[in-house]
Amino acid sequence: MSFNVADIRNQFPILHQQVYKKDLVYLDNAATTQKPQRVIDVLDKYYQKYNANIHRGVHFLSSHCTDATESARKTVQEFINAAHSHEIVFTRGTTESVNLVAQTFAEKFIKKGDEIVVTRMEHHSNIVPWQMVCEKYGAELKVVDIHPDGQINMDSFKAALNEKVRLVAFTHVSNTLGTINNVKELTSSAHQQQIPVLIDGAQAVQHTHVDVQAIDADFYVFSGHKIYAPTGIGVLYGKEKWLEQLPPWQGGGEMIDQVTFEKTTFNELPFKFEAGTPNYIGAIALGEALDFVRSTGIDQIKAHEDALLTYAAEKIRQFDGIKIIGEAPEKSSVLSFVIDNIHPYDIGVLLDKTGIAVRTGNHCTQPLHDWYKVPGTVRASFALYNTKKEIDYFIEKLEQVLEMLK
Ligand code: C6P
Repeated sequence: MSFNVADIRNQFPILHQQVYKKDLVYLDNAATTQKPQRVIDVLDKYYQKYNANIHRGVHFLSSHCTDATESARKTVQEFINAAHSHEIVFTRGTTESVNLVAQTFAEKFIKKGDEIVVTRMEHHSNIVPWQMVCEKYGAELKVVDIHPDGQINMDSFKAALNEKVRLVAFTHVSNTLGTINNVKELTSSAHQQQIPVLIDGAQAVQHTHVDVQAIDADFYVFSGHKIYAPTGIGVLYGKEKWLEQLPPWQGGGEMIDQVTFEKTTFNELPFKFEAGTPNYIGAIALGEALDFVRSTGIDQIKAHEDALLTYAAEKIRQFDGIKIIGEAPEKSSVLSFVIDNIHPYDIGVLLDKTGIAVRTGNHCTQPLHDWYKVPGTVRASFALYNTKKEIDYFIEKLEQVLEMLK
């Protein structure tokens, strides 16, 4: 199927509007993506026609929603090539998935003197949950270094792995640098020492083909809202052998088998980790979003976004005093930069008035920004519906903004 960006844009109603009487140019896709009409239609259809709580009723509507939710689970399984659909746990998003693993894994496997390893480029959501459990159980958080171009320092990575390490957590794609990490190599290094890995796929699944079995990931997590699905739905993939060993996380309905006041037994996978009424309509809409990506073609999406990144990076390098943060050879469609003596926030605010949405600040990677010794960056991040024309407009307006701020 050929990739036609005009056709794709037509499927996203939010893109066809003006802000401050200027055409919207949405370049904040790493924060969240916009939703295609078919995903919006699914939400509408389920709330208009089918809504009923799942796994609880014998009636028509409940059965319909239950089937659709389990079908969405299968879609997720196929999308990331998991071996079993019960290895897919629905959560609220990446952050909740990491917290679920951190807390249950620590309860079972972490004791005083153990170590957990993360990298310097992690999002706060893949640092703080580990820091919290380290504090609780007396373990230590170790940090793997990076090179100035934004690649993981493999010597530092390998040096961090020792017999005290219980788990390594790293991102597949950095939300700030855009670096695409060689997750297969990182996983294989950890596995050589029998250390399991958690991979943060929040910025990866929407841009690149993910095969959790080929990577041999023990845990892989992502958020629906960054891949054209609604907010409030996300995924925890865990290998069956790990999910079986972990204790339940939250207690409540659905995650139980039998409850008495004396003792409760727990449900089978994946329901053991899905306490309470889940966001089942969100899950169904996530299935629709993944079908949208699949039918558009992840390879075509990647090629389009790579072309946008190369085009934008070339143009932006021509500005005096600009520094791109993150220049790894394998890079996803994120362009973060700083400009001498100008605060990123000022650039963001002035660009906004021209209809351009970018993100400014530390993008929830404060330790990474500290390491680069910058207070924040301006970040433009591209998705499948962005165009070269939008980048031309962005560059033109950036030039004017810099002129004003000089
Ligand atoms: N990054 C950004 O603008 P949640 O909020 O749970 O959906 O995702 C958290 C998260 C975890 N890991 C990575 C690599 C991420 O990029 C994010 C979210 C957004 O970069 C919001 S801070």
